[in-house]
Parts: sequence; structure tokens; C-alpha cells
Amino acid sequence: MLAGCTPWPAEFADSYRRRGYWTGETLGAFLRDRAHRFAERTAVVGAGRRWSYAELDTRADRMAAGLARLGIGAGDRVVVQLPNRPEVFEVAFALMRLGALPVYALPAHRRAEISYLCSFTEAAALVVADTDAGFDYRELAEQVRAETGGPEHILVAGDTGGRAHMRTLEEVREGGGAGPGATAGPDPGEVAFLQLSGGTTGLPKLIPRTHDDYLYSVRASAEICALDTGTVYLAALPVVHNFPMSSPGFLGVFSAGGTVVLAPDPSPATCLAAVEAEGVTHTAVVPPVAMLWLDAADGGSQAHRDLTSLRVLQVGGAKFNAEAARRVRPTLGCTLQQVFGMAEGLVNYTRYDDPEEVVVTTQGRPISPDDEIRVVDSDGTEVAPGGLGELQTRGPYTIRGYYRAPEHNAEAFTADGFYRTGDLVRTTPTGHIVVEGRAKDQINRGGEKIAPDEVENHLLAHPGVHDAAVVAVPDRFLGERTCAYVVPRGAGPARSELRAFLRERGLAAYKIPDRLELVDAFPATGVGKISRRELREAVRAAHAPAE
Ligand code: J2J
Repeated sequence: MLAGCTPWPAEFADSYRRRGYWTGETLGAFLRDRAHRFAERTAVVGAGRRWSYAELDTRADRMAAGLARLGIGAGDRVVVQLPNRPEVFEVAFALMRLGALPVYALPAHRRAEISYLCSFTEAAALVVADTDAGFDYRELAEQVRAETGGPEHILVAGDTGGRAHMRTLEEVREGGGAGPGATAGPDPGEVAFLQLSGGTTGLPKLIPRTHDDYLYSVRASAEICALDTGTVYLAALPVVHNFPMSSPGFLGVFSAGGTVVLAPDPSPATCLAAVEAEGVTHTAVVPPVAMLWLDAADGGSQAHRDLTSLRVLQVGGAKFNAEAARRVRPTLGCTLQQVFGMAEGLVNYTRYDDPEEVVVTTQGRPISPDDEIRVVDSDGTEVAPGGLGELQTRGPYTIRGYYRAPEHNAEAFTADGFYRTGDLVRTTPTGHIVVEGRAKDQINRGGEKIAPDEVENHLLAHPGVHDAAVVAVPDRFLGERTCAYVVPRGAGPARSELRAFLRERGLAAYKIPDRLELVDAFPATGVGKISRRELREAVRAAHAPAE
């Protein structure tokens, strides 16, 4: 396995193979197989283009050959920051065919995140769009270059705008000739790509997923979600995120020979129009987006849409309020499926034949009979069945360690290899999981995860900031939003200045605190040194208003 990753112990790997979970297929071979089976069927619709399975496959081969010519090969890391456009699939499969690893960045990420990803992974290339949603990613790439001295190659989906040191994806593909770019292909037990974790500490952690483990979760998800060649899946969320990638996501749809429709944004105007125009059958959103869609369809701006094709609305990424959940069937005329997953692995679904009450009030049950689940108290002792505790898990598609993070791994995983999810849950007698809260230091802002530490560190870099604590405050729409409490040094900076400062440091917009409060001091917390976590709790208790 790639250096810096933690393999499954041999007895587990053997058993996952014996039980047929790990089949020895690579993601590159997976696409080739689907291209043979579903050749002329439409694989992808987006940005004004429609690609068949055969076309996607050929493009991926040519792109792989072109990337190989640039010197990109097995084991190389390539940061991919692309919006929902067909090229994202072409690039991802091309890299995986070469055994090079896509490192998926969100379109919302900015200089701080992209520079970190490029340097931490020692990326050989960065792939960006030219512009998207009014933002110029080529400028971002230039800033990253200036800051980090790398990566060697900057590849642009679209137009380089005359920047001599950048290449368009088209040039790379044309430079590849007829392909095929990949020779023997990577080992299916190898890492296929790196996903970004929501993070609880100062710097984001990277999640290594192998061909074998990921494809198992994809095939099993496609089966649970009953996808077939008639499936039309709307990717409303950025497809580089684990949910729309694999739960069942675009890979599940490709597995079944269906069609992926790429939405440029998750707004009801864009997405409900796409549902009507393309006959969408399945889609996946985070709770705040689901609520916008419900309001728009229920006498709002999109009430005129014909949504009869829609069969399943998946909601996940953050807790979906039961009252909103109850509105899904009557308002959208489709089945709700709750999805509680994590890029580290474990994914839970409510099943289509679960009683309505289970669908509305639980976050589903695991994919695999070999997903091991335990709910423990703060001492690590298992609680009685149905009791509240932290969810720990291990299984055939849950990682055993983050990439290049031995110290963090010692905390995030138990000695016997369970991942500590940091989620507070209880299980029902039917084996469904209800997410009740969180033991981890993370803010879940409508599905977007924020590590308070990371934002505090940026605030502390301002000379006028003596101390800072970033906490979650309840929010009816997002579930939670962020508030930064700042103890200024001397007269201290104005709030607007602090915000501008964070933006200048290149932080993604969703991490910039929704509220900033200047306070004289943090609450006295008694004797002894307290953890940042305890400090945040004390600050929140002292200041944050209840909803
Ligand atoms: C409550 N909290 C949830 C839910 C995730 C499918 C779906 C989601 C993700 C994802 C994913 C939740 N109710 N329904 O990767 O494949 C919170 C938990 C969890 C964390 C993981 C997938 N669904 N969560 O959200 O890696 O706290 O993955 O541990 O971004 O989101 O976040 P992430």
C-alpha cells in the first residue's frame, strides 16, 4: 500500500476477499467493463454536453495517455478541484487508470486549502476549471504556485486565458494520441484516490480509499438503492464529495448503467428544472437544500414543475429534522432515503421498504453485514443496547488510518482498528442508527464540516487577536452555524477587518464565521490547564444564545 497509509490486517483483508466484498477490480477496469456493457447509453449530461459510456471511456484513455506524456504516473498525487462538469469524470478515471491518485478538493476551497493539499501531498499537478460561478480558478492556481512553488503542472478545464505555464485539458488529451495510456494498471488493493475529511484538528486529514474497498461500497449501494439502466441521477452536490460519488452517487449509477445529470448548483430553480427536463429519478442533497426544495415545490417558485419522474430523494451529511422529513413524500411525491455516511467509510441507508416512521426518524442502517458497529461511553465501554454513546466502526470499506498522520491516527482509531466517528448515536432494536449529537470537535454547517481549530489558528495569526474560540450556534436552517468569540489585544481589530483578514488568508467562504463577537475575556475555568474543547464549551455556555 502507498507509503503513509495503514493497510487492513491480513486476516481481515483475506476475509473481505473470501466473502466476495473485495473482487480485485480497479476503478479504471470498472469503467471499461461498463463501457462494453452500456456502450451507447448516456453516462453523463452536463455543461451542455452528453457523453455515452463509450465516449467517456475513450476520453479517459486519451487523457491518461496525455497525462502519462507529461510524466504523471503510478503513485503521483494530483489535486483535482473541478465543479460539476463532465471533465471531472474524464480526469478522475484517467488518473486512476495510471495509478495516479486524484486528491479531491471542493470547489469552495481557496488558497489556504489548495496550497495545503498541494504541499502536503507533494502533488505533481493541480487540475482546475477556468472560471466557475464567477470565480477564476486560474488565479487561485497562480497564487498556490507563488505560495508553494508547486505543483509542476497546472491543467485547466476550459481556457488558460493565455497563461503560458498552464495547459488545457484538451491539449493534454490531444497530446495523448489514441491511447491507451494505462499499461498493466494498478493493484486493486492499492489506494485509488484521497478524499478530504471533515476534520477536527488544525489541518485537514486525507482519507486513502482503495479500489477494492470503494468499489464494494459502490456496488452494494447501487443494489440497496435499486439502481438500473433507467436511473437518471441528478448530482446536485459537488461530485467530488463522497456522498454524490459513492452513496450510491455517480459511481453507483455507472455501476448500473444509468445516467448522471450534473447540476451546476443545488438551487431549487436549477435542480427542479433539471428534474423535469431530464426525467430525474434519484438525487441526493444536504438538509438545508432539501428544505429549500420543499418550500419551492410547495407553493413556492418551482410549484409549477412536473416532478413525477422523481422516485427517491436522499438526504444526508447532517441530521435531517423529522418534521421536514415528513414533508418529503406529500410535497415531492417521492420516497425519502436518509443517508448517514462518512468519507472514512461506513455508510447507512434507510431502506425503501422501511416503515415511514423509521425513514423519518432514523439515519438508516449499515450497508454491509460485516460493518462492525459499537456504541461506547467516554471510557470506551460498550453501552447497553439502545443507550447513547459514541459510534465506533470497522469493516470492509472503512479505513484503518489517515494518510501520513500517525499521531492523529493513534487518537482517531482504537487499538483494535475501529474508527472513532465522533458521532453520538443510539441504535434501535431493528439495527437502525439515530444520530443524536457529536462528541468530536467539529461544526456541521448544513453538511459542510468545519474544524474550529483551523479557523481559530487563522484568527490567532492576526496581531490584534489575543485569543479566539470558534463554536457552533444552533440555526433553524443550517442546523448549526459558526460564531467566533475573539479576545482582542489592545483596542483590537474591527469585525469587518477580521473577516477581510480571513478572506485574505485564502480560507473557504463556508469556514468564515457567520458571527464574530469581541469579548473582554473568556470565562474563568478554574484551576489547571483546560483543553481547547473545554474552553469552547465554556465560551459557548457563557455567550451563545439559545435558538
Ligand atoms: C447526521 N449526521 C450526519 C446524517 C453525515 C453519505 C452521506 C454523507 C456523507 C458525509 C458521506 C449524517 N445525519 N444523515 O460521506 O458517503 C455527519 C456525521 C459524519 C460526518 C461525515 C456519504 N450524514 N453526518 O457527510 O465525511 O458527523 O461525509 O461523521 O462529509 O457527517 O462527513 P463527511
